[in-house]
Amino acid sequence: MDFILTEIAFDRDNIPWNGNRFLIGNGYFGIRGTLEEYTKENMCAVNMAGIYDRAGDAWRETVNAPNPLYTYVKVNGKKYALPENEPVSHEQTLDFEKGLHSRKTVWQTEDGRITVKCERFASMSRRHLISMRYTFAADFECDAEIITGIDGDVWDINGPHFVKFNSGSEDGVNYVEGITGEKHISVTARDSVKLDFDAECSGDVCEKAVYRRIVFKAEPHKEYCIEKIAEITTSEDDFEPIGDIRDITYQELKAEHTAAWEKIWDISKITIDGDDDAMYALNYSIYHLNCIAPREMKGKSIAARGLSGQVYKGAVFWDTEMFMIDYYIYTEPQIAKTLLQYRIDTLDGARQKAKEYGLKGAYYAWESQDGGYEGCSDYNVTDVFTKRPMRTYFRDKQYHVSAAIVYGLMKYIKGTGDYDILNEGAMEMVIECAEFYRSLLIKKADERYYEIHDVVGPDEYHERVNNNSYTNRMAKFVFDTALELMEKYTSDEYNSLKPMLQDSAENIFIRQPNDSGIIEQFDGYFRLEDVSVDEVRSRLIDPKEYWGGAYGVAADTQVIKQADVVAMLSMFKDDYASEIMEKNLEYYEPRTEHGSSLSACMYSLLSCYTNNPKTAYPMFMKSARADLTKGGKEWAGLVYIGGTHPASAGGAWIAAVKGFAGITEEDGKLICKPNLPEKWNGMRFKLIYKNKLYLIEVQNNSGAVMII
Ligand code: IFM
Repeated sequence: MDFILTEIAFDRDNIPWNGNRFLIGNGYFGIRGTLEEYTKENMCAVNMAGIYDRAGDAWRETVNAPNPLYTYVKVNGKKYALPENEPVSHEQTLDFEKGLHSRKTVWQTEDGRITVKCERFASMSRRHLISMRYTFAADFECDAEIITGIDGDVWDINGPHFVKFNSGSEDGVNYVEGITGEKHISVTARDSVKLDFDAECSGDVCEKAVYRRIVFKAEPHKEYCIEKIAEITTSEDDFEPIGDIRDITYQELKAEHTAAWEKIWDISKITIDGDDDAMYALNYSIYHLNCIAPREMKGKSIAARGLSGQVYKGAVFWDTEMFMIDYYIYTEPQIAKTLLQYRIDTLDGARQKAKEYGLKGAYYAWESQDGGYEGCSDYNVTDVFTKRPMRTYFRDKQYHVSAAIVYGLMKYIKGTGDYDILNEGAMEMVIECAEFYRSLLIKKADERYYEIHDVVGPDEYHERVNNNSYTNRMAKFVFDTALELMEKYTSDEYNSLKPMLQDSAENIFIRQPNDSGIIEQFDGYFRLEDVSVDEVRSRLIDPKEYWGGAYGVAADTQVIKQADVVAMLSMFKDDYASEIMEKNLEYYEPRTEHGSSLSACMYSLLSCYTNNPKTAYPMFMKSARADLTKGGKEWAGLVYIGGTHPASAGGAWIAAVKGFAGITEEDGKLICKPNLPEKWNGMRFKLIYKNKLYLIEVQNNSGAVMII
């Protein structure tokens, strides 16, 4: 089947959404699926991975590079561009097998029709490069101009980030360098352009931009093509650009780029027999995971909105270790290691945060930026009514983030057998996380158990609760893991910590199912008003209103934002009987808003674990289609939260591979115990497990795992 996404006809309301779903990227940067003539007004961005800046007192966020794709046409002196000029026809396409973005737009002018076509890609073979082939044709003779340049006046949410620009032209290469205000990081875009026709070329150098003006007489029905090779570099780069942009052609670079994607797909692609929609959506999710993978980069991670822009401050959340890392562990383990290296490298930031709260060990940032320092503010939502920032407790109380990192590390070690990582800083990280959870434990005078109080669990709508079942269980996992690793892989250096870790692991309060088999999400949850999600929604006065926080519509009800107990059950499925998992799914699903894109995949996975692929399927599709479906949740109060949803993409992969295909590990071997949805006749995909490549073939609900 073709992995092509197309929108036919122009709809200006889709500009923000198209920016996300037509994204191209190569891990070093992401280029939003905007059109070449767009500027910051249309959320145009070349979003740089891991380059942060803070402008004044505003939120620190990732930086968008000067845009080297900026191009438009003029015919007989008049500019034709979207969204201003209504087209006769328009088509935007993403070939997500090859990582190629293209558009074709036809306008009616006073004298006849003109057509603009453009194909572009973020080079997967030379990660500093972007390439574009832009074609103009008219069905009448005209004076034509193509204006193409580098636009440094970029879209920012909390900018401006460039406080100084250097723009110019040297030996046929134009450039715009932006210097950030906080750390004086240089981000430079250069371009080189080749024409296949005679034209008069001139240039303009402005403060924040450089333009080339290509003027020619266009004959009817003849195509005029310009090819641009652009390069982005920063002063923070881990790796050098390959070659001189003047020496390579579009076709050469495209051939390299598509070959690189072919290699990626060889290991990434999942074939589903009998359900083209699911296969399309799942591989589209995998495409996005590949666009944002930090290949060649040292100790970099992935932001919650990938490389689709500055939403959530370009920060790294628990999303990476809980939802995305599985895909990389089994397809390109080196990337998974890079993600973990980021956490190892940022241990100091986590230590500092723990200290700030009077705690010990490593409390990883809820919104982690460079150095692991916390990007989350105390006021992370803006109230729609008063327009005032609302005090939220994501930053202070989402204790589960440190455990997610340990959980991600253990998934990595299990999947790769790479225990060496423990000697490369990971052991220290685990110990520090264990010390952090230990420092959270509280014991009431007459009780035996340790409790954790004043917590925000994965369901963010209920703040400052006690004994969130998910958080307590994850804390126990950290204690158990630290003990296990100490026992097996270290000498005596941590011996003094063993008694306290044992005590913590044995005595932390782990809530058991009640008489009806349900695990209460936190102390007192069952006493909250038991109403439906629709009823809670109907209480909103403003559609953008925040559901959580002190006065949110969900706060005093049992309606939750996202998988919480259900997430815990899918993490620790072997601890619970299938009947308990089913009962909890049945209880919590109608009470879950799925207001986070991290939610549906957990329900899907747990439904697979309880042999219920029919229930799992719609939740899987919701995850896999998160970026293909219009109208995802775009606001938290007045804060814009739109963008791509890589955790949802990763969650869809987990549901497909671990859920439907039932891939699991038993006695150090990969096992396949499938649970396919009715219409799936089979699945086929490759996985890397402990350095060996496997082919998995599932047919008629039985699976074969073969080394290849
Ligand atoms: O990490 C998530 C969180 O669980 C819910 N809100 C969005 C965050 C980033 O995806």
